[in-house]
Amino acid sequence: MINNNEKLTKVGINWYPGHMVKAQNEIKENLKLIDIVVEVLDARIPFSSRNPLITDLKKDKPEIVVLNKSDISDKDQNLKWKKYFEEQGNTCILTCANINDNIKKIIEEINKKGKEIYDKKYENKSVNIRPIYRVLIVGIPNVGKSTIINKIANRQAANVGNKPGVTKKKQWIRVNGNIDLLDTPGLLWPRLDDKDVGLKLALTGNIKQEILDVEELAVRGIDFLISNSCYKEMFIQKYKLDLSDLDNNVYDILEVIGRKRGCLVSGGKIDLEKAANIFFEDFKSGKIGRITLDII
Ligand SMILES: Nc1nc2c(ncn2[C@@H]2O[C@H](COP(=O)(O)OP(=O)(O)OP(=O)(O)O)[C@@H](O)[C@H]2O)c(=O)[nH]1
Ligand SMILES: [Mg+2]
Repeated sequence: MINNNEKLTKVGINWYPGHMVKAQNEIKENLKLIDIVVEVLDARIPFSSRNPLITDLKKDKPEIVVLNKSDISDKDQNLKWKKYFEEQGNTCILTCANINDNIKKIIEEINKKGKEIYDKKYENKSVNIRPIYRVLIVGIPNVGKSTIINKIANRQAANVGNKPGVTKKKQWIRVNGNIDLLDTPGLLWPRLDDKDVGLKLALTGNIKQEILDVEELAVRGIDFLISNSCYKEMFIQKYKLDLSDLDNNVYDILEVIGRKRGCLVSGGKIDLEKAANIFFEDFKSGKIGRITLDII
């Protein structure tokens, strides 16, 4: 069994103080411009995808926590995480942006929070201005920020793509005449206290694929699944494995998957890299099943 706290090699991310200062300054600049923060988290990794800087820097600006991709995360865990954020005093909404699920709820919350801000700002003043609520959409790369914006705007206002780093620079998008959304490039935050985080960000597809060692990633993903009683069964069924296959070490299990999927090279050997890519694609797209990596 692999110890997930072992130092990750290629999956690990190198962070330099310069990165953090730059990220911090960017967040501060963006926060100056807005009334409400919508932090989009990946419902499969609500802890690992959260940026503690946002919470610290936003001060008393209202925040909406959105748990997106809730269609491919564990149903029970979704409810537990929602409850957790609500107990922390946050508004929390579970969404599945690519099928427009619960996006209306985000719009309602923006309008509700925006109205409270404007009512407070202009109380006792007889001004007749049309309010515009300015909303910052933040989150790690590939979490679905631009998809959410397009659904709120009801048009193709922002570029979307199935890889991290699609949005390159910030962009304002006007919605329904009274909401301005600020789309931002994904920002990764190093949780240096937890070495598992790099692995989880990688397995959910939030780190650029070029920097990953896909075999290492796959065996760690397999290790996670077979160590969890709920997900073990899903994994066995997906790859039509025998229970006894799991007695092998994780590389051998990957080899079994490779054999079953026809990843052969000359001499009957298994192309482990190909097998690993198949597993990784299945995992990150939710094809193995609904899996949450940050278990609460
Ligand atoms: N399964 C699932 N996929 C989603 C959901 N929302 C978005 N996606 C997909 O996730 C991928 C990334 O979406 P984007 O909206 O480009 O993500 P982003 O956060 O703007 O990414 P960057 O601009 O790279 O920071 C796309 O392939 C979307 O179709 C969802 O709720 N469920
Ligand atoms: Mg984007």
